[in-house]
Amino acid sequence: AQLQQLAAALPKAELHLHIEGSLEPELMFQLAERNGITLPYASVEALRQAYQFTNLQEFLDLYYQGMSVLQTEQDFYDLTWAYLQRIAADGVIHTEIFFDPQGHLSRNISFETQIQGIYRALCDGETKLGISFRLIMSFLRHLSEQSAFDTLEQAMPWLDRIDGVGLDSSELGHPPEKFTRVFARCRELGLRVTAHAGEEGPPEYVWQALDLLKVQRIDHGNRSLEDVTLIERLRNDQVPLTVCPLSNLKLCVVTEMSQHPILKLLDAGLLVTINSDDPAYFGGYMMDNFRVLSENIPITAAQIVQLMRNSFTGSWLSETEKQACL
Ligand code: ES4
Ligand code: ZN
Repeated sequence: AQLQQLAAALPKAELHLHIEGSLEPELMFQLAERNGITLPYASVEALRQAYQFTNLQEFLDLYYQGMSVLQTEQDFYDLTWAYLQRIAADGVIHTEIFFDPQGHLSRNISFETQIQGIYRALCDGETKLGISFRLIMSFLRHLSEQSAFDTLEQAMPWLDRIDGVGLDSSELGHPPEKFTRVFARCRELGLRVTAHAGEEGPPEYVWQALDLLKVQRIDHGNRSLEDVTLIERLRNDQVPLTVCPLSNLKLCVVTEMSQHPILKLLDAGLLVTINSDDPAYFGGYMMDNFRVLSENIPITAAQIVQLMRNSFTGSWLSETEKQACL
């Protein structure tokens, strides 16, 4: 309880959050009604009941189905604003959120509709809630390299609002090397780069993300622990790993929270952070992640403080902005 008070009181940054994964069932039903869409669930309760996954793909199937209620700019605004209000209560003062443009372009929702709604809410979050932000466009790795290039083309008019790119969706069978050329182009354009790797995929995918995509962060990265040479690399370069405990539990990346590798990663000297990933689907936001961790693993106050510091160190804030938070 003391550790939770400490965790709640410290300022925190969230670095791994899919905004479409913050769509709570209640809002999903409201937006469905507003847009004349019928969901294949009788109620909010029935939908929540369906959130039981044995792997990443089972989750992704519901995640893509869920986001289909997002149709108008106002829908994207309402989604993002609800997330920001929720994290304000958790003491999150900076957030770097992903959005998945291809998940909406494929439904004929324009890039403009998506980014205008999300960005307007982020700006309101900054002025009304004091939450600073970065916006990351994520490519869906189960789609082709060409589709990623097409998406980048659509993003060109909006690059002043986009800080970086990510890589998400079905990991196995879609190694980072598939996106080497599009990530090179993004880096040329001055975008920052990160990628999901080592969630379900092997350490080799983390190596590829580092050496081929030249990422500045690794999202998840849990399976890096299977490769001592990789751990050495991650420690030497202090590559941030954005770890998501409740996500790992819900997607069976770990069997029980008591088995979560967060302390191993910290003890190995890695720059790990705690994040909520898809809070509406995985059982909670930033503080829920800290609560469940501290209830199930012997984490210390010093380690909690370290994790909070890491969240700013690993962020894409400027050095000056970081100094103010550290
Ligand atoms: C995701 Cl947890 C996770 N992994 C990969 N892709 C994703 N998209 C949204 N959540
Ligand atoms: Zn993720």
